[in-house]
Amino acid sequence: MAIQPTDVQKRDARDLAALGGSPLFEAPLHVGAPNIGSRDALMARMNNMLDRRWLTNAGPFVQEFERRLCEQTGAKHAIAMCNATVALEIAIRALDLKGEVIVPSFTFVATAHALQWQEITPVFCDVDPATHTLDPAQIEKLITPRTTGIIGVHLWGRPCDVEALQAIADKHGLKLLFDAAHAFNCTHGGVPVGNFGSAEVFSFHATKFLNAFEGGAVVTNDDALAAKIRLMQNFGFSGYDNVVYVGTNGKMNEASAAMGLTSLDSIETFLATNHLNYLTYRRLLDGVPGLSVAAYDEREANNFQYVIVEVDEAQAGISRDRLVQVLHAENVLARRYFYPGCHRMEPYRSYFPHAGLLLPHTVALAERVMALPTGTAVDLEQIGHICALIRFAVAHADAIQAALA
Ligand code: T4K
Repeated sequence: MAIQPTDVQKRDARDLAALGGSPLFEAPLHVGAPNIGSRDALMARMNNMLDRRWLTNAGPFVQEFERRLCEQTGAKHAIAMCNATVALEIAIRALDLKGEVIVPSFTFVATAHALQWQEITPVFCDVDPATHTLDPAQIEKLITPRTTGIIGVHLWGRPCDVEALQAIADKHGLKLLFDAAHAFNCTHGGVPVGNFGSAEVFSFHATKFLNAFEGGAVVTNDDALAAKIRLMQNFGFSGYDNVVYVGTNGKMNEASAAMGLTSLDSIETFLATNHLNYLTYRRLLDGVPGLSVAAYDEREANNFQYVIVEVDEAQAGISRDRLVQVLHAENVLARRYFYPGCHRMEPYRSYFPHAGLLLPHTVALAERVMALPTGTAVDLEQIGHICALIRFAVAHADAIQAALA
């Protein structure tokens, strides 16, 4: 479908809602509005669940969901959980991580919190400005005698430099875990995410490509690790009355699994929509001075769940924050993911007040990046309007800056 930048019905900067005009959209357009599959299939599964009165604790839907995750990723084991944060905490514990673990600061704060929650120190490493993922060249200088592991984050579904991270982990006897919250249905070197490091953790939160309302999973090819994680997410129970580990309650419930299965049935539709949205954004924002849409490697599978734009203030004449302000006033709720970086959030900001000195790319990206609305809740016409609005804002950058300064 040939979408052109549409008329935003704004003639000069004063027509922008941030400067007193009317908003372009009546209702907010969110980043992260859920992808929803067949309602009928979901309701049928819900009725099924109620009829059999099996609501949680390794029910049939959870078991089916885990089987389908294994099929989808080609990995041997998938342990479905209540969310990715708890799944990360359990994977970290099952891997015996202690002391210090190297992680990016440019990630959702759950990656760092999953460590700090168990009194393991997250040591923040800078990212490669081209890929937004851990820069392997920066890791070795952060390794100390207390370091036990590395957690890479496949940010925006773009896999880390897995081979380089594995080589460093092997050389120093460290465990390698991946936060794959964004990376369901993505590949690296043609291999599905879910097969790298000791284990990988997916999120099935409402805002994710594949959602289960709330949910997560640890996926691994390591039999012993899988068995340990399965025990740990169910209080350590190995059969009735027999507790063999300290455990917690990380279980996924049947309603979430029903939603997860229903979402899985529709991933081709979600993917086609996301891909077309992404390509449309790229095309319609092409050539806007100072703006670049983060690229995906088209040779690999991706889920295109995030449309990420970097704003170079010097070239665009408008800062990312000012542009986000203008967009919000128009009801386009662009997000500053992942501002300001974990190292500038508590408790890390207090623990490591000078961490930013070692994180120049993280600091720069946190000031430049914004995520735009996509997914099945946004249509191409709306994307046309959003792009036209962004073009208009950049073209009127001086007037906006003068009015809002
Ligand atoms: N690692 C990484 C790299 C992650 O990105 C995440 C989560 C995790 C680990 C942990 O996974 P989980 O434990 O959550 O499974 C949201 C999500 O809550 C979070 O899951 C996600 N990353 C993060 C990137 O985004 P917020 O603080 O931005 O949430 P919130 O409430 O502002 O929602 C985001 C947008 O989505 C809003 O504009 C509204 C819209 N929305 C949200 C929900 C829940 C809807 O339209 N409908 C909805 O039902 O964190």
